[in-house]
Amino acid sequence: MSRTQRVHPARVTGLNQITETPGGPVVYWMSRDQRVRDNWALLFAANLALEREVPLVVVFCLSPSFLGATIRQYGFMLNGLTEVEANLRRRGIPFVLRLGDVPLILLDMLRGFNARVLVTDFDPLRVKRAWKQDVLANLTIPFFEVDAHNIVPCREVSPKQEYAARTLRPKIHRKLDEFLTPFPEVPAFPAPPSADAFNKATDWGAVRKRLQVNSDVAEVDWLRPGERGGEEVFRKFLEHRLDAYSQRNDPNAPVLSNLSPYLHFGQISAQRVAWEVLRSSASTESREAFLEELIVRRELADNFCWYNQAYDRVEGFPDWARKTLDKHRADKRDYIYDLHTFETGATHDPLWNAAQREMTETGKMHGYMRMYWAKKILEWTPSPEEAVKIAILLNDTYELDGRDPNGYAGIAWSIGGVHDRPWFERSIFGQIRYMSATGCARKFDVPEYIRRFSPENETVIP
Ligand code: FAD
Ligand code: FO1
Repeated sequence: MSRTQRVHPARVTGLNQITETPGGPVVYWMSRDQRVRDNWALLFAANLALEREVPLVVVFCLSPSFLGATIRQYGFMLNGLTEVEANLRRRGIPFVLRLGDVPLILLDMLRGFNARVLVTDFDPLRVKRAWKQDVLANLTIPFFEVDAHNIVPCREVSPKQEYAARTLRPKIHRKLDEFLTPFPEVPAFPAPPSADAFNKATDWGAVRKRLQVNSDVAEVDWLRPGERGGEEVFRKFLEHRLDAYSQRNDPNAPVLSNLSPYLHFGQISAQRVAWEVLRSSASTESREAFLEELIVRRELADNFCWYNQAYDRVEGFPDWARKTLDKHRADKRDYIYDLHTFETGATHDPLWNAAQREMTETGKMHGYMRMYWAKKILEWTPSPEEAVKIAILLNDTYELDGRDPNGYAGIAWSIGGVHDRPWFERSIFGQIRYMSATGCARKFDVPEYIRRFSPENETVIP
Protein backbone atom coordinates (compact mmCIF):
# COMPACT_ATOMS: atom_id res chain seq x y z
CA MET A 1 0.00 0.00 0.00
CA SER A 2 1.43 3.37 -0.87
CA ARG A 3 2.74 5.05 2.24
CA THR A 4 1.19 8.36 1.24
CA GLN A 5 -2.33 9.02 2.53
CA ARG A 6 -4.97 10.88 0.59
CA VAL A 7 -5.73 14.45 1.72
CA HIS A 8 -9.01 15.77 0.25
CA PRO A 9 -7.95 18.17 -2.54
CA ALA A 10 -10.58 20.72 -1.44
CA ARG A 11 -8.57 21.22 1.75
CA VAL A 12 -5.51 22.35 -0.25
CA THR A 13 -5.01 25.80 -1.84
CA GLY A 14 -1.95 26.62 -3.96
CA LEU A 15 -0.97 30.15 -2.87
CA ASN A 16 1.42 30.76 -5.77
CA GLN A 17 2.19 29.38 -9.24
CA ILE A 18 5.93 28.82 -8.86
CA THR A 19 7.15 25.61 -10.50
CA GLU A 20 9.06 23.32 -8.22
CA THR A 21 12.77 22.69 -8.72
CA PRO A 22 14.74 19.91 -7.03
CA GLY A 23 16.13 20.94 -3.67
CA GLY A 24 16.11 20.03 -0.03
CA PRO A 25 13.27 19.18 2.37
CA VAL A 26 9.56 19.82 2.27
CA VAL A 27 8.79 22.28 5.10
CA TYR A 28 5.52 22.39 7.08
CA TRP A 29 5.19 25.80 8.74
CA MET A 30 3.00 24.77 11.69
CA SER A 31 0.94 27.63 13.11
CA ARG A 32 -2.74 27.10 13.89
CA ASP A 33 -2.80 23.33 14.10
CA GLN A 34 -0.19 22.54 16.71
CA ARG A 35 -0.47 18.75 16.78
CA VAL A 36 0.98 15.67 15.13
CA ARG A 37 -2.11 13.39 15.17
CA ASP A 38 -5.07 14.11 12.90
CA ASN A 39 -3.41 17.04 11.11
CA TRP A 40 -4.22 17.30 7.37
CA ALA A 41 -1.53 19.94 6.79
CA LEU A 42 1.15 17.68 8.26
CA LEU A 43 -0.17 14.69 6.29
CA PHE A 44 -0.17 16.68 3.05
CA ALA A 45 3.43 17.84 3.63
CA ALA A 46 4.46 14.27 4.55
CA ASN A 47 2.96 12.98 1.28
CA LEU A 48 4.93 15.52 -0.74
CA ALA A 49 8.17 14.54 1.03
CA LEU A 50 7.59 10.79 0.61
CA GLU A 51 6.70 11.15 -3.08
CA ARG A 52 9.93 13.13 -3.63
CA GLU A 53 11.98 10.96 -1.28
CA VAL A 54 13.22 14.05 0.54
CA PRO A 55 13.06 14.84 4.26
CA LEU A 56 10.10 16.57 5.92
CA VAL A 57 10.91 19.37 8.40
CA VAL A 58 8.32 21.04 10.65
CA VAL A 59 9.03 24.64 11.70
CA PHE A 60 7.26 26.88 14.22
CA CYS A 61 7.84 30.65 14.09
CA LEU A 62 7.33 32.11 17.57
CA SER A 63 6.13 35.71 17.46
CA PRO A 64 7.32 37.76 20.46
CA SER A 65 3.91 39.40 20.69
CA PHE A 66 0.70 37.90 19.43
CA LEU A 67 -2.55 39.85 19.84
CA GLY A 68 -1.81 40.73 23.44
CA ALA A 69 -1.18 37.17 24.55
CA THR A 70 0.34 36.83 28.03
CA ILE A 71 2.42 34.11 29.66
CA ARG A 72 -0.88 32.36 30.45
CA GLN A 73 -1.45 31.61 26.74
CA TYR A 74 2.19 31.39 25.64
CA GLY A 75 2.88 28.94 28.49
CA PHE A 76 0.00 26.70 27.45
CA MET A 77 1.13 26.84 23.82
CA LEU A 78 4.85 26.25 24.46
CA ASN A 79 4.12 23.28 26.73
CA GLY A 80 2.01 21.84 23.92
CA LEU A 81 4.81 22.42 21.41
CA THR A 82 7.33 20.50 23.51
CA GLU A 83 5.05 17.47 23.05
CA VAL A 84 4.80 18.16 19.31
CA GLU A 85 8.61 18.14 19.06
CA ALA A 86 8.86 14.81 20.90
CA ASN A 87 6.06 13.19 18.86
CA LEU A 88 7.66 14.32 15.59
CA ARG A 89 11.14 13.17 16.57
CA ARG A 90 9.74 9.69 17.25
CA ARG A 91 8.70 9.61 13.59
CA GLY A 92 12.04 10.84 12.28
CA ILE A 93 10.63 14.31 11.59
CA PRO A 94 12.75 17.25 12.84
CA PHE A 95 11.04 20.20 14.57
CA VAL A 96 12.72 23.63 14.45
CA LEU A 97 11.47 26.63 16.42
CA ARG A 98 12.69 30.19 15.85
CA LEU A 99 11.69 33.36 17.74
CA GLY A 100 11.37 36.71 15.96
CA ASP A 101 9.63 38.56 13.16
CA VAL A 102 7.71 35.66 11.67
CA PRO A 103 7.98 36.23 7.87
CA LEU A 104 11.69 37.13 8.21
CA ILE A 105 12.67 34.12 10.32
CA LEU A 106 10.65 31.77 8.15
CA LEU A 107 12.22 32.99 4.90
CA ASP A 108 15.64 32.76 6.53
CA MET A 109 15.03 29.14 7.54
CA LEU A 110 13.70 28.22 4.09
CA ARG A 111 16.84 29.62 2.48
CA GLY A 112 19.07 27.92 5.04
CA PHE A 113 17.38 24.54 4.50
CA ASN A 114 17.27 24.94 0.70
CA ALA A 115 13.56 24.08 1.11
CA ARG A 116 11.84 22.68 -1.93
CA VAL A 117 8.14 23.23 -1.05
CA LEU A 118 6.38 25.14 1.75
CA VAL A 119 3.11 23.99 3.36
CA THR A 120 1.14 25.80 6.10
CA ASP A 121 -2.29 25.55 7.76
CA PHE A 122 -5.38 27.76 7.28
CA ASP A 123 -6.19 30.66 9.57
CA PRO A 124 -8.64 33.53 8.78
CA LEU A 125 -7.13 36.01 11.25
CA ARG A 126 -5.70 39.24 9.82
CA VAL A 127 -2.28 38.75 11.42
CA LYS A 128 -1.88 35.31 9.79
CA ARG A 129 -2.99 36.57 6.37
CA ALA A 130 -0.44 39.40 6.65
CA TRP A 131 2.32 36.94 7.52
CA LYS A 132 1.45 34.83 4.48
CA GLN A 133 1.38 37.85 2.16
CA ASP A 134 4.82 38.94 3.40
CA VAL A 135 6.17 35.43 2.86
CA LEU A 136 4.61 35.15 -0.60
CA ALA A 137 6.20 38.43 -1.70
CA ASN A 138 9.67 36.94 -1.17
CA LEU A 139 9.14 33.24 -1.83
CA THR A 140 10.80 31.37 -4.71
CA ILE A 141 9.26 27.94 -4.06
CA PRO A 142 5.69 26.52 -4.27
CA PHE A 143 3.51 27.42 -1.23
CA PHE A 144 0.40 25.42 -0.22
CA GLU A 145 -2.18 26.12 2.50
CA VAL A 146 -4.18 23.24 3.99
CA ASP A 147 -7.36 23.73 6.06
CA ALA A 148 -6.63 21.36 8.96
CA HIS A 149 -8.87 23.21 11.42
CA ASN A 150 -12.34 22.98 9.85
CA ILE A 151 -14.13 19.76 9.10
CA VAL A 152 -15.59 21.20 5.89
CA PRO A 153 -12.84 23.52 4.65
CA CYS A 154 -13.72 27.21 5.13
CA ARG A 155 -13.01 28.18 1.50
CA GLU A 156 -15.10 25.21 0.31
CA VAL A 157 -18.21 25.47 2.49
CA SER A 158 -19.31 28.92 1.25
CA PRO A 159 -18.05 31.60 -1.16
CA LYS A 160 -19.42 34.43 1.02
CA GLN A 161 -20.11 35.67 4.55
CA GLU A 162 -23.05 33.68 5.90
CA TYR A 163 -25.92 35.54 7.55
CA ALA A 164 -26.48 33.12 10.44
CA ALA A 165 -25.99 29.54 11.63
CA ARG A 166 -29.25 28.61 9.89
CA THR A 167 -27.84 29.61 6.47
CA LEU A 168 -24.48 27.87 6.96
CA ARG A 169 -25.84 24.69 8.62
CA PRO A 170 -27.33 23.04 5.47
CA LYS A 171 -24.15 23.85 3.50
CA ILE A 172 -22.08 22.07 6.13
CA HIS A 173 -24.43 19.13 6.67
CA ARG A 174 -24.60 18.21 3.00
CA LYS A 175 -20.79 17.92 2.89
CA LEU A 176 -20.20 16.11 6.18
CA ASP A 177 -20.17 12.63 4.61
CA GLU A 178 -17.47 13.80 2.21
CA PHE A 179 -15.26 15.52 4.82
CA LEU A 180 -16.02 14.02 8.24
CA THR A 181 -13.74 10.98 7.93
CA PRO A 182 -11.23 9.24 10.16
CA PHE A 183 -7.55 10.15 9.84
CA PRO A 184 -4.67 8.10 8.45
CA GLU A 185 -1.59 7.61 10.61
CA VAL A 186 1.35 10.00 10.18
CA PRO A 187 3.98 8.04 8.21
CA ALA A 188 7.39 7.52 9.83
CA PHE A 189 10.47 8.77 8.01
CA PRO A 190 13.91 7.23 7.72
CA ALA A 191 16.52 8.75 10.01
CA PRO A 192 16.17 12.55 10.10
CA PRO A 193 18.53 14.57 7.86
CA SER A 194 22.04 14.76 9.26
CA ALA A 195 22.41 18.57 9.33
CA ASP A 196 22.64 19.46 13.01
CA ALA A 197 20.13 22.31 12.49
CA PHE A 198 17.64 19.48 12.39
CA ASN A 199 18.96 17.44 15.24
CA LYS A 200 19.38 19.96 18.01
CA ALA A 201 16.52 19.65 20.51
CA THR A 202 14.83 22.98 21.32
CA ASP A 203 16.07 24.64 24.51
CA TRP A 204 12.58 25.41 25.85
CA GLY A 205 13.93 27.13 28.97
CA ALA A 206 15.91 29.55 26.82
CA VAL A 207 12.84 30.15 24.60
CA ARG A 208 10.75 31.08 27.63
CA LYS A 209 13.51 33.37 28.94
CA ARG A 210 13.81 35.22 25.61
CA LEU A 211 10.05 35.67 25.38
CA GLN A 212 9.27 39.08 26.90
CA VAL A 213 5.51 38.88 27.47
CA ASN A 214 3.12 40.16 30.13
CA SER A 215 3.65 37.82 33.07
CA ASP A 216 1.02 39.40 35.33
CA VAL A 217 -1.65 36.96 34.10
CA ALA A 218 -0.80 33.69 35.82
CA GLU A 219 -0.61 30.44 33.88
CA VAL A 220 -3.37 27.97 34.75
CA ASP A 221 -2.77 24.56 36.29
CA TRP A 222 -6.22 22.96 36.08
CA LEU A 223 -5.75 21.96 32.43
CA ARG A 224 -2.75 19.99 31.19
CA PRO A 225 -1.62 21.55 27.88
CA GLY A 226 -0.80 19.54 24.77
CA GLU A 227 -2.11 16.62 22.76
CA ARG A 228 -2.14 14.19 25.68
CA GLY A 229 -3.82 16.72 27.97
CA GLY A 230 -6.45 17.41 25.31
CA GLU A 231 -7.04 13.69 24.90
CA GLU A 232 -7.60 13.29 28.66
CA VAL A 233 -10.07 16.19 28.77
CA PHE A 234 -11.89 14.78 25.74
CA ARG A 235 -12.16 11.28 27.31
CA LYS A 236 -13.53 12.80 30.52
CA PHE A 237 -16.09 14.77 28.50
CA LEU A 238 -17.16 11.71 26.48
CA GLU A 239 -17.57 9.53 29.56
CA HIS A 240 -18.92 11.92 32.18
CA ARG A 241 -20.33 15.07 30.61
CA LEU A 242 -21.61 14.74 27.05
CA ASP A 243 -24.82 12.97 28.10
CA ALA A 244 -25.74 15.94 30.29
CA TYR A 245 -24.79 18.53 27.66
CA SER A 246 -28.43 19.69 27.51
CA GLN A 247 -27.54 21.59 30.73
CA ARG A 248 -24.90 23.60 28.78
CA ASN A 249 -26.68 26.91 29.53
CA ASP A 250 -26.32 26.44 33.28
CA PRO A 251 -22.93 27.90 34.31
CA ASN A 252 -23.07 25.86 37.54
CA ALA A 253 -23.45 22.54 35.71
CA PRO A 254 -20.05 20.95 34.91
CA VAL A 255 -21.10 19.70 31.47
CA LEU A 256 -18.99 21.70 29.00
CA SER A 257 -16.14 19.89 27.24
CA ASN A 258 -13.39 22.38 28.23
CA LEU A 259 -11.89 21.67 24.81
CA SER A 260 -11.70 25.28 23.59
CA PRO A 261 -8.07 25.94 24.67
CA TYR A 262 -7.00 22.73 22.89
CA LEU A 263 -9.05 23.54 19.81
CA HIS A 264 -7.77 27.11 19.76
CA PHE A 265 -4.12 26.01 19.76
CA GLY A 266 -4.92 23.12 17.46
CA GLN A 267 -3.75 20.60 20.09
CA ILE A 268 -6.78 18.46 19.29
CA SER A 269 -8.63 17.97 16.01
CA ALA A 270 -12.29 19.07 15.92
CA GLN A 271 -12.77 16.50 13.18
CA ARG A 272 -11.71 13.62 15.38
CA VAL A 273 -13.77 14.95 18.30
CA ALA A 274 -16.81 15.04 16.00
CA TRP A 275 -16.06 11.58 14.58
CA GLU A 276 -15.94 10.04 18.08
CA VAL A 277 -18.89 12.01 19.49
CA LEU A 278 -21.03 10.81 16.57
CA ARG A 279 -20.15 7.22 17.49
CA SER A 280 -20.56 7.65 21.24
CA SER A 281 -23.40 6.13 23.22
CA ALA A 282 -24.65 9.54 24.42
CA SER A 283 -28.22 10.60 23.70
CA THR A 284 -28.93 11.87 20.18
CA GLU A 285 -30.10 15.19 21.63
CA SER A 286 -26.81 15.74 23.50
CA ARG A 287 -24.67 14.67 20.56
CA GLU A 288 -26.55 16.90 18.12
CA ALA A 289 -26.45 19.88 20.49
CA PHE A 290 -22.69 19.50 20.98
CA LEU A 291 -21.95 18.97 17.27
CA GLU A 292 -23.99 22.08 16.44
CA GLU A 293 -21.56 24.12 18.55
CA LEU A 294 -18.40 22.24 17.59
CA ILE A 295 -19.09 22.17 13.85
CA VAL A 296 -21.64 24.78 12.81
CA ARG A 297 -20.93 27.56 15.34
CA ARG A 298 -17.17 27.13 15.15
CA GLU A 299 -17.08 27.04 11.35
CA LEU A 300 -19.46 30.00 11.24
CA ALA A 301 -16.84 31.97 13.18
CA ASP A 302 -14.13 31.11 10.64
CA ASN A 303 -16.53 32.03 7.82
CA PHE A 304 -17.18 35.40 9.50
CA CYS A 305 -13.48 36.24 10.01
CA TRP A 306 -12.49 34.98 6.56
CA TYR A 307 -15.05 37.04 4.61
CA ASN A 308 -15.34 40.02 6.96
CA GLN A 309 -11.95 41.46 7.77
CA ALA A 310 -13.65 44.01 10.05
CA TYR A 311 -14.45 41.08 12.35
CA ASP A 312 -13.11 42.96 15.38
CA ARG A 313 -14.73 46.34 14.64
CA VAL A 314 -18.20 47.93 14.65
CA GLU A 315 -17.84 48.33 10.84
CA GLY A 316 -18.08 44.54 10.67
CA PHE A 317 -21.63 44.53 12.13
CA PRO A 318 -24.65 44.09 9.79
CA ASP A 319 -26.31 47.30 8.53
CA TRP A 320 -29.45 46.88 10.68
CA ALA A 321 -27.27 46.60 13.79
CA ARG A 322 -25.10 49.62 13.00
CA LYS A 323 -28.23 51.69 12.27
CA THR A 324 -29.96 50.72 15.49
CA LEU A 325 -26.83 51.28 17.60
CA ASP A 326 -26.32 54.67 15.93
CA LYS A 327 -29.89 55.66 16.69
CA HIS A 328 -29.29 54.97 20.40
CA ARG A 329 -25.77 56.39 20.71
CA ALA A 330 -26.93 59.34 22.79
CA ASP A 331 -29.14 57.30 25.14
CA LYS A 332 -28.44 57.84 28.84
CA ARG A 333 -26.20 55.15 30.38
CA ASP A 334 -27.15 54.46 34.03
CA TYR A 335 -23.58 53.21 34.57
CA ILE A 336 -20.34 54.00 32.76
CA TYR A 337 -17.19 51.99 33.67
CA ASP A 338 -13.60 52.27 32.52
CA LEU A 339 -11.30 49.37 31.62
CA HIS A 340 -9.84 49.09 35.12
CA THR A 341 -13.28 48.77 36.76
CA PHE A 342 -14.27 46.08 34.27
CA GLU A 343 -10.94 44.29 34.52
CA THR A 344 -11.06 44.14 38.34
CA GLY A 345 -14.73 43.09 38.38
CA ALA A 346 -15.70 46.15 40.41
CA THR A 347 -19.01 47.05 38.75
CA HIS A 348 -22.34 47.36 40.62
CA ASP A 349 -23.42 43.96 39.28
CA PRO A 350 -22.24 40.95 41.37
CA LEU A 351 -23.20 38.52 38.60
CA TRP A 352 -21.08 40.31 36.01
CA ASN A 353 -18.21 40.64 38.50
CA ALA A 354 -18.35 36.89 39.19
CA ALA A 355 -18.10 36.15 35.44
CA GLN A 356 -15.10 38.47 35.16
CA ARG A 357 -13.44 36.68 38.07
CA GLU A 358 -14.11 33.29 36.50
CA MET A 359 -12.21 34.55 33.46
CA THR A 360 -9.29 36.18 35.25
CA GLU A 361 -8.88 33.38 37.79
CA THR A 362 -9.41 30.27 35.64
CA GLY A 363 -8.68 31.54 32.10
CA LYS A 364 -12.04 30.25 30.86
CA MET A 365 -15.47 31.86 31.33
CA HIS A 366 -18.56 29.69 30.89
CA GLY A 367 -20.10 30.06 27.43
CA TYR A 368 -23.48 31.26 28.66
CA MET A 369 -21.91 33.92 30.87
CA ARG A 370 -19.77 35.22 27.96
CA MET A 371 -22.95 36.47 26.25
CA TYR A 372 -24.20 38.28 29.36
CA TRP A 373 -20.67 39.56 30.08
CA ALA A 374 -20.19 41.12 26.64
CA LYS A 375 -23.69 42.60 26.44
CA LYS A 376 -23.29 44.40 29.75
CA ILE A 377 -20.05 45.96 28.46
CA LEU A 378 -22.16 47.50 25.66
CA GLU A 379 -24.65 48.77 28.28
CA TRP A 380 -21.99 50.30 30.56
CA THR A 381 -19.66 52.02 28.06
CA PRO A 382 -20.13 55.33 26.17
CA SER A 383 -20.17 53.76 22.68
CA PRO A 384 -20.28 50.40 20.81
CA GLU A 385 -16.69 51.07 19.63
CA GLU A 386 -15.49 51.37 23.23
CA ALA A 387 -17.46 48.26 24.17
CA VAL A 388 -15.88 46.16 21.39
CA LYS A 389 -12.42 47.41 22.30
CA ILE A 390 -12.80 46.55 26.00
CA ALA A 391 -14.46 43.18 25.38
CA ILE A 392 -11.73 42.07 22.95
CA LEU A 393 -8.94 43.37 25.16
CA LEU A 394 -10.19 41.51 28.25
CA ASN A 395 -11.13 38.40 26.25
CA ASP A 396 -7.71 38.21 24.55
CA THR A 397 -5.76 38.98 27.74
CA TYR A 398 -7.39 36.50 30.09
CA GLU A 399 -9.08 33.72 28.08
CA LEU A 400 -6.93 30.70 27.31
CA ASP A 401 -9.01 30.29 24.14
CA GLY A 402 -8.89 34.01 23.23
CA ARG A 403 -7.35 35.55 20.06
CA ASP A 404 -9.57 33.20 18.12
CA PRO A 405 -12.24 33.60 15.40
CA ASN A 406 -14.76 32.18 17.93
CA GLY A 407 -14.04 35.11 20.22
CA TYR A 408 -14.33 37.82 17.59
CA ALA A 409 -17.56 36.25 16.31
CA GLY A 410 -18.87 35.80 19.87
CA ILE A 411 -18.24 39.44 20.76
CA ALA A 412 -19.69 40.63 17.42
CA TRP A 413 -22.82 38.49 18.08
CA SER A 414 -23.24 39.89 21.60
CA ILE A 415 -22.62 43.57 20.86
CA GLY A 416 -23.35 43.86 17.14
CA GLY A 417 -26.03 41.31 16.30
CA VAL A 418 -23.75 39.36 13.94
CA HIS A 419 -25.41 36.00 13.11
CA ASP A 420 -28.43 37.19 15.14
CA ARG A 421 -31.62 39.07 14.23
CA PRO A 422 -33.30 42.30 15.41
CA TRP A 423 -35.21 42.08 18.73
CA PHE A 424 -37.61 44.43 20.55
CA GLU A 425 -36.17 47.95 20.61
CA ARG A 426 -34.90 49.38 23.90
CA SER A 427 -32.49 52.10 25.04
CA ILE A 428 -28.76 51.78 24.28
CA PHE A 429 -29.19 48.31 22.65
CA GLY A 430 -31.75 49.38 20.07
CA GLN A 431 -32.78 46.06 18.50
CA ILE A 432 -29.66 44.16 19.62
CA ARG A 433 -30.74 41.19 21.75
CA TYR A 434 -30.80 42.18 25.44
CA MET A 435 -29.88 40.00 28.45
CA SER A 436 -30.58 40.79 32.11
CA ALA A 437 -29.62 39.38 35.52
CA THR A 438 -33.31 38.58 36.14
CA GLY A 439 -33.34 36.68 32.87
CA CYS A 440 -30.30 34.72 34.08
CA ALA A 441 -32.01 34.03 37.42
CA ARG A 442 -34.82 32.33 35.51
CA LYS A 443 -32.24 30.01 33.91
CA PHE A 444 -29.85 29.08 36.69
CA ASP A 445 -28.89 29.55 40.35
CA VAL A 446 -27.34 33.03 40.18
CA PRO A 447 -26.42 33.25 43.92
CA GLU A 448 -24.56 29.93 43.62
CA TYR A 449 -22.56 31.18 40.60
CA ILE A 450 -21.75 34.43 42.42
CA ARG A 451 -20.69 32.45 45.50
CA ARG A 452 -18.40 30.19 43.45
CA PHE A 453 -16.50 33.15 42.04
CA SER A 454 -16.59 35.66 44.88
CA PRO A 455 -13.18 36.90 46.10
CA GLU A 456 -13.35 35.17 49.51
CA ASN A 457 -13.82 31.73 47.93
CA GLU A 458 -11.22 29.63 46.18
CA THR A 459 -12.42 29.57 42.52
CA VAL A 460 -13.98 26.19 41.80
CA ILE A 461 -12.90 24.95 38.39
CA PRO A 462 -15.82 24.56 35.93
P1 FAD B 1 -18.36 23.49 24.64
O1 FAD B 1 -19.77 23.95 24.88
O2 FAD B 1 -17.92 22.20 25.15
O3 FAD B 1 -18.16 23.57 23.04
C1 FAD B 1 -17.21 22.76 22.37
C2 FAD B 1 -16.59 23.60 21.27
O4 FAD B 1 -17.59 24.07 20.37
C3 FAD B 1 -15.90 24.85 21.78
O5 FAD B 1 -14.59 24.57 22.23
C4 FAD B 1 -15.89 25.72 20.54
O6 FAD B 1 -14.84 25.38 19.66
C5 FAD B 1 -17.23 25.38 19.91
N1 FAD B 1 -18.21 26.36 20.37
C6 FAD B 1 -19.04 26.28 21.43
N2 FAD B 1 -19.82 27.39 21.51
C7 FAD B 1 -19.44 28.20 20.47
C8 FAD B 1 -19.84 29.49 20.00
N3 FAD B 1 -20.80 30.18 20.61
N4 FAD B 1 -19.21 30.01 18.91
C9 FAD B 1 -18.22 29.32 18.29
N5 FAD B 1 -17.80 28.09 18.67
C10 FAD B 1 -18.40 27.55 19.75
N6 FAD B 1 -14.77 30.65 22.01
C11 FAD B 1 -13.40 30.52 21.88
O7 FAD B 1 -12.92 29.46 21.49
N7 FAD B 1 -12.56 31.59 22.16
C12 FAD B 1 -13.05 32.78 22.59
O8 FAD B 1 -12.29 33.73 22.81
C13 FAD B 1 -14.47 32.94 22.74
N8 FAD B 1 -14.99 34.14 23.15
C14 FAD B 1 -16.35 34.27 23.20
C15 FAD B 1 -16.86 35.54 23.56
C16 FAD B 1 -18.24 35.74 23.61
C17 FAD B 1 -18.77 37.09 23.98
C18 FAD B 1 -19.12 34.66 23.30
C19 FAD B 1 -20.61 34.86 23.35
C20 FAD B 1 -18.62 33.39 22.95
C21 FAD B 1 -17.23 33.21 22.90
N9 FAD B 1 -16.67 31.96 22.54
C22 FAD B 1 -15.30 31.82 22.42
C23 FAD B 1 -17.53 30.81 22.14
C24 FAD B 1 -17.88 29.83 23.29
O9 FAD B 1 -18.37 30.53 24.37
C25 FAD B 1 -16.67 29.00 23.69
O10 FAD B 1 -16.11 28.40 22.54
C26 FAD B 1 -16.99 27.89 24.67
O11 FAD B 1 -17.63 28.38 25.81
C27 FAD B 1 -15.68 27.19 25.04
O12 FAD B 1 -15.85 26.27 26.08
P2 FAD B 1 -15.99 24.70 25.81
O13 FAD B 1 -15.01 24.23 24.79
O14 FAD B 1 -15.98 24.03 27.13
O15 FAD B 1 -17.43 24.68 25.16
N1 FO1 C 1 0.82 31.23 16.01
C1 FO1 C 1 2.08 31.23 15.47
O1 FO1 C 1 2.27 30.74 14.35
N2 FO1 C 1 3.14 31.76 16.14
C2 FO1 C 1 3.01 32.29 17.38
O2 FO1 C 1 3.99 32.75 17.97
C3 FO1 C 1 1.72 32.29 17.98
C4 FO1 C 1 1.53 32.80 19.26
C5 FO1 C 1 0.24 32.73 19.84
C6 FO1 C 1 0.02 33.18 21.14
C7 FO1 C 1 -1.25 33.09 21.70
C8 FO1 C 1 -2.30 32.58 20.96
O3 FO1 C 1 -3.54 32.48 21.49
C9 FO1 C 1 -2.12 32.13 19.65
C10 FO1 C 1 -0.84 32.20 19.09
N3 FO1 C 1 -0.62 31.76 17.79
C11 FO1 C 1 0.64 31.75 17.24
C12 FO1 C 1 -1.72 31.48 16.86
C13 FO1 C 1 -2.56 30.32 17.20
O4 FO1 C 1 -1.81 29.19 17.01
C14 FO1 C 1 -3.82 30.29 16.36
O5 FO1 C 1 -3.42 30.01 15.06
C15 FO1 C 1 -4.66 31.52 16.23
O6 FO1 C 1 -4.59 32.34 17.29
C16 FO1 C 1 -6.13 31.11 16.05
O7 FO1 C 1 -6.61 31.42 14.85
